[in-house]
Amino acid sequence: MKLTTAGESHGRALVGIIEGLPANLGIDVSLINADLALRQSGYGRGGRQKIENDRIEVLSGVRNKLTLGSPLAFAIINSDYANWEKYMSAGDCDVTARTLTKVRPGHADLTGLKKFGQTDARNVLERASARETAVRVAAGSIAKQYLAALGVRVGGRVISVCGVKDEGIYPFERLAEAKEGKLFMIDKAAEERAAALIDELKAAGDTAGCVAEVRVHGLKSGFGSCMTYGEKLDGRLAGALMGVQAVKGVEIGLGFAAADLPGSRVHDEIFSENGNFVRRTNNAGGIEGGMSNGEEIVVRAAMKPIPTLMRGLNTVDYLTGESCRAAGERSDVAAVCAFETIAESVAAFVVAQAVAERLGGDDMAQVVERYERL
Ligand code: EPS
Repeated sequence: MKLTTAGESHGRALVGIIEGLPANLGIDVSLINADLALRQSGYGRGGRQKIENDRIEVLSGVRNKLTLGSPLAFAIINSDYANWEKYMSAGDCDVTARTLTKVRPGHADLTGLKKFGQTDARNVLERASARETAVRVAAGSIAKQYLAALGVRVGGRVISVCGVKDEGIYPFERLAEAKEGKLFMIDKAAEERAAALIDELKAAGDTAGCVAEVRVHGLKSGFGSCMTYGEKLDGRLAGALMGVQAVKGVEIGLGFAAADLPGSRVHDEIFSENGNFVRRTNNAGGIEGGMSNGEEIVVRAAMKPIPTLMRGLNTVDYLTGESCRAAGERSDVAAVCAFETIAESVAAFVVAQAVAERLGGDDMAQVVERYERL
């Protein structure tokens, strides 16, 4: 299973192509649109989300709500393109307006200008923009539907916003509560403190990052492989999550904390109960030897603060070489709920890929049968 994405933030549309889906997978477009809406939601988002109403338009690969086994192509139309067509059109357009040369620290602007031989960072930032993640959310939503057919569920929550933490430990069933709040935290008192902090940062022209936790519930053991490094499920999850704009860290299970503890307090001991192998802890986060071990997969990803600050950071104008403040292009103060939604989607796609690789299957019924036989 493979996803290709394309599209500029203010271009005509964002597009995706998923190859490798089996035939006869039911596709519920309303679930995909619900996930796209979650990506647009949340406290701290900027003006763009008031313009957009992201919805998937399936272009191929689905008939009568069932996949055909052919590439599933889709588009998410950018409503804002109507305001940008004169600057972004593929034909003749005005490239002298909406230019950006006061390069923003933390963005792709400066390195992208040099690498791609450009003089206007617009030609870099349009693609580097996190708006591309709408495609990954749509694809992840389809991956969730594939996994749901096997009884595998994906959920998540926000555990920290700019240092304001939810210290709670919650069972999978409680993750849905996170989605009821404005920052996807389960601890509502922490969520209120985080929202107040976002207000303060906004007033100061500043921004915030966050940590999201994604959990995959009900996945049987043996997905991923210990045999080659490229097949390791933890490596693939970390790689995919690091591939999300602004992610600076990923940990699985105890993660970095495991390095500070003796082995006796880290490794999940194995017991025998009614002839089954059981564990009473899940410090490994559901992955041992690069393979799912049947426990819940727990992965956390850290997003740095949004690098466009309205008060501007010190920088240098790319064309004049003069010191200045970085451009204050319209942006979010924080994209917390968006990030949690994206992290879930990306993780779901990786797990679906690992399942598809191991089980194959041209027809979804075959995939289900093979999964049940494991
Ligand atoms: C985004 C849309 C963008 C930004 C953000 C993410 O809208 P605009 O640039 O038109 O305001 O809010 O992208 C970035 C600025 C970035 O640097 O990634 C979206 O739909 O998620």
